[in-house]
Amino acid sequence: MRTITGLRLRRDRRGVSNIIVVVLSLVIIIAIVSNVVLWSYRMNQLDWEKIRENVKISNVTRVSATRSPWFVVQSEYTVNTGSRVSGAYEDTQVADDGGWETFQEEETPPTYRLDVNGTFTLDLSSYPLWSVSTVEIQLRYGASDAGENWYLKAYNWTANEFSDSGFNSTTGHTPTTGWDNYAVNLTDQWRSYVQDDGTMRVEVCDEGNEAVRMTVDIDFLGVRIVFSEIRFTFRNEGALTFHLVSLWIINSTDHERYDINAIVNSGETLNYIRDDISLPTGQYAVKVVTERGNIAVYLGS
Ligand SMILES: [Ca+2]
Ligand SMILES: [Ca+2]
Repeated sequence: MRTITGLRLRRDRRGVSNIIVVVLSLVIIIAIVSNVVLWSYRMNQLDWEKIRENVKISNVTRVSATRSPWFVVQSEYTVNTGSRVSGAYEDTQVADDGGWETFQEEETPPTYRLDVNGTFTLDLSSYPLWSVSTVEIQLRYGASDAGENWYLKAYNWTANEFSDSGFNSTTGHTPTTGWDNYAVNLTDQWRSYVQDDGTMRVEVCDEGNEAVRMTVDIDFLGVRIVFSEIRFTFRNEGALTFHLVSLWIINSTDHERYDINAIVNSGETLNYIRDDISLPTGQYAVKVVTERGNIAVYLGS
């Protein structure tokens, strides 16, 4: 009797542990299956979103009308011919501020002459050389006589002389004897006039054909960079908002990647401007990638 009871108890215990094993196995299987189903649902959701995204680069252009602030002299002018009468270089740092520096012509065997030059430093850490389209020089001055023209020149570091060769204007400016503005730009020849560290030397000089001693007030003399920006036009032709995260500029020799952060809503066009991206000359491709992994490509030249 005792043996039979013992056998039944042992059989019951084995039955209970079998049930526990089965239940636990079921729990584990359900957990795995539900995770797989959820994961696959999420993947399908991402795929579905990725398929519905429609990214286009409709245009890429250089915008070249952007200008840096003025860079002005930080030390006294060198008077090559002539003399300083009054004022100081600080008076030429701001236009129309009631302060100017006055120079006077010096008598020479050909006539009365004046040429003064100052040193300017372009901030190339903010405006790297590759972004420079050209350089502008602006003078605000007053001359005591209108009998001869006044010229702006810059030091040409390869020719080792002050020159205006390649400037957009080389005919000088005829003074009115009031305050006059005279500006020149260095066209695509600017590179000969700018050292790798951004140093420029700018000269103001007379024409030299008048036998009258002139006095010249310089109210302002400054140099600034005209730099190029690149405008990318992105178009969203899909039903979902997309987020652009990377941009590549590719040509036969370079493959440059940039981080970007541009969000374009469904049906919208975005003009996205960057001044730290340069476009190579010749054929190139622009490629953008969305956060979901879609790609758009634009071919330009
Ligand atoms: Ca003169
Ligand atoms: Ca001034």
